Amino acid sequence: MHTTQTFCRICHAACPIEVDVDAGRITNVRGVPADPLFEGYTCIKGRQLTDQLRHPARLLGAQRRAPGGHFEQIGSAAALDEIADRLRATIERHGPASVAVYVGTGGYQSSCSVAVSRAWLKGFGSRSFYTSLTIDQPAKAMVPPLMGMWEAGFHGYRDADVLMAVGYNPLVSSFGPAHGLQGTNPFVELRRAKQRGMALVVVDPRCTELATFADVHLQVRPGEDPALLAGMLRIVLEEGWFDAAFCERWSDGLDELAAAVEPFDLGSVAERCDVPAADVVAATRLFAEARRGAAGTGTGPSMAPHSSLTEYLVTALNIVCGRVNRAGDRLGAGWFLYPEAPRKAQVIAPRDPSRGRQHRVVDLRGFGGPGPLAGGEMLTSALAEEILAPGDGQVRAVVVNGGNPAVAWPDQALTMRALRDLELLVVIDHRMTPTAAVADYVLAPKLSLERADVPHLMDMWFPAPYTNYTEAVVPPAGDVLAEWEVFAGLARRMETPIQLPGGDLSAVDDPDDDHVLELVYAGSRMPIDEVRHARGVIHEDRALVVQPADPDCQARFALAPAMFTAELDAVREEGTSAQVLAPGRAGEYPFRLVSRRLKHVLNSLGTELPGLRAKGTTNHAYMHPADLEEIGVVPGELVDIVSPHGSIAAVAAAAPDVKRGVVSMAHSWGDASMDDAKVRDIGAPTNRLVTTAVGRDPITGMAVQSAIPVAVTKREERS
Ligand SMILES: Nc1nc2c(c(=O)[nH]1)N[C@H]1C(S)=C(S)[C@@H](COP(=O)(O)OP(=O)(O)OC[C@H]3O[C@@H](n4cnc5c(=O)[nH]c(N)nc54)[C@H](O)[C@@H]3O)O[C@H]1N2
Ligand SMILES: Nc1nc2c(c(=O)[nH]1)N[C@H]1C(S)=C(S)[C@@H](COP(=O)(O)OP(=O)(O)OC[C@H]3O[C@@H](n4cnc5c(=O)[nH]c(N)nc54)[C@H](O)[C@@H]3O)O[C@H]1N2
Ligand code: SF4
Ligand SMILES: [Mo]
Repeated sequence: MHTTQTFCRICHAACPIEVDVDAGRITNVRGVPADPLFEGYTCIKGRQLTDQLRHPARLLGAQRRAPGGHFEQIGSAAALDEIADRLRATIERHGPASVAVYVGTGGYQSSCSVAVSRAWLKGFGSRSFYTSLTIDQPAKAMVPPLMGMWEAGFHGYRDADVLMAVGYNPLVSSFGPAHGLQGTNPFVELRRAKQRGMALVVVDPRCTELATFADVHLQVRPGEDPALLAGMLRIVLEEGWFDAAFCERWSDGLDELAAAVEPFDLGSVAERCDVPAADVVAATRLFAEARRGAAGTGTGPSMAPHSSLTEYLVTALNIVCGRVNRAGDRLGAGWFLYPEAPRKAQVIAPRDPSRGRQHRVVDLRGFGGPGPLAGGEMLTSALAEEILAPGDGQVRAVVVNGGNPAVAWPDQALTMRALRDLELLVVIDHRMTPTAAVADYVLAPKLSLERADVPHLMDMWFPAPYTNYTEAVVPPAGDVLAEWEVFAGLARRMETPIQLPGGDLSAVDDPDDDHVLELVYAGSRMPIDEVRHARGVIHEDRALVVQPADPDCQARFALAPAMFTAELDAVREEGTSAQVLAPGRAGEYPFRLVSRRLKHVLNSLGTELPGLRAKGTTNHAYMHPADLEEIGVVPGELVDIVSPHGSIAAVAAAAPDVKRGVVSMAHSWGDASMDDAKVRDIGAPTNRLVTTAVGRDPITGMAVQSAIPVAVTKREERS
């Protein structure tokens, strides 16, 4: 037996772990107390890695759908032969754009798979690249460029006097905006920050784990963040609590912004958002009077109506308060894995990032442009329609790289119709998910401890210049392939290139994980070879230090782009965000269903493992006890949840931390059966309540996936 250090890749957070390996098998997983950033922190999911690798239901080889509809085993190489043949035929018949890739959360955890799968598509001329980013928080990528961006970023959390968290909960999700609280030992980090005097403002309809630490918690009515933020901006501008000198030098449109938020007076905002007026003022004062610290959003508001507008208002609040890093400031993250970019204390001029292809089925564009995450992609919320709508450019084949569309994409019924309509569906997943169940081929992937990786997402978000690297620490468990091996194998058979920053992967003989890392991260600020030896350490000496602005920099923030001020006007006229999905009928849907994360699962992943299943087998509908009483439901009973678009069953749970009138429920549970007969064992997918037909965000195309107007009634259980 030996002990070795690696890091967990169940989620993006990349917690360092120490594992005992006995005869090629992991026998134990622990945190690494000596790690300077994580200090031993792990979560319950990471501690199940041993079980995940060895789970009896784990797929250890490829599966092919047989003519009778059932699956049969096939060698991975033979599966790739057949898939390559079928893809070639599809491209011949329908053109290159008919082949799409969807990278989901599972695909994102492997540090080469996003780049390789995108480059694979480009290699035969398809731009049909889709990821879970565009059903997650696309406004973060698409809104700031429209307003202009500060090269050196907003104030980070490490030395903030105030943090304003709008709809995120890193104590459960390990996730926050780039300048928010991250999942690196989040409880301890937060306690330390409070001790040094950081003020915390939380905007969330639930009294979350994070909100219990808040100085002011605004328990907003879901979906009303635009009104609340407009109201806060109005106070800041009226009271003169903004950085006038900064605005004067670096922004245009301050007067137009003031005019746009003028109708959002304190009284009407407090009433609409159902928060005490005094708390709105207190939160605004705390934020505005601090010296350092920024506001940021999470998945809550990004899935609610008007998500781009919300992102715009939060960004405007940061800008008018001058919460940007100035010359001489040190940045948190080291950005070691990406090419060195300028970090000057200046604005990058506003531009339209949606340079991607025009969607056929809706008047929206994908997006592209510079930056590690923005190599160009289309909008996943439109993919089901792109599959179903006939004509030139129709998507006919999809490779799902670690995702679960059947439960994760908006509008489950539409999604299932689309998946079943495909000529070819290939799913790379180690579990027989409801998506895999309708696939033509399921390819079994190597899991995290079986491959080399770098923390490619946290590299941009670590609160300190820290990096990591791991080799594979156990041999692959069967006839399994790393995601990049799938695409490299297909490219070899199709004789197409995979152009990566360091060269063509298809031209490399017999590549391994490390070759691919070298190609994907070529030109990185810290060469991969150096990262290998620099792991698990904070490199203070390599911190990025903000440089002064170019003296002739003319670029300025646009504080009041017309598309946003017009949408804010529309919000005022709506009166309530429930109108977005149920125009004229909002009263029929008295509750609003909001999304949330649960500690023991990662979206649809987790409950197959006994240690996690013990924590719950369904996605409860958490509701305030008084609401349950009012609808005559006892905790544990079943309810029907009906939106203007669809319905699901759920097990009711009493939760005093949930605002009255709100149902808080995790997504991506259940299966594609549509009847929820097994709701107590597998939960139900909230995406059956979601539609892409109305209420889409005008910039990102996001469907309303949170703050969904619903009615809730007791379900009579059949015995
Ligand atoms: N209504 C509603 N809808 C939502 C959300 C919401 O809050 N509400 N959230 C949205 C968000 S933020 C996201 S990110 C999406 C998630 O959408 P998806 O990413 O499509 O869904 P997941 O359930 O995360 O699917 C990940 C799959 O990857 C597999 N997997 C795990 N590890 C590996 C691996 O190493 N390799 C491979 N190949 N596969 C692996 C898992 O078994 C799992 O089936 O859903 C979105 N949809
Ligand atoms: N344990 C665990 N960790 C995860 C995941 C998981 O499934 N489980 N998923 C991963 C993924 S894919 C992602 S994208 C991240 C997401 O990370 P987060 O964004 O932190 O996700 P949540 O914890 O759901 O926090 C969202 C919060 O928004 C609130 N909210 C909902 N609607 C609204 C609204 O209209 N307005 C406001 N102001 N708030 C609202 C909810 O009550 C909730 O507390 O987490 C990642 N980490
Ligand atoms: S937070 Fe994410 S990376 Fe860390 S142990 Fe949990 S699942 Fe693994
Ligand atoms: Mo996500």
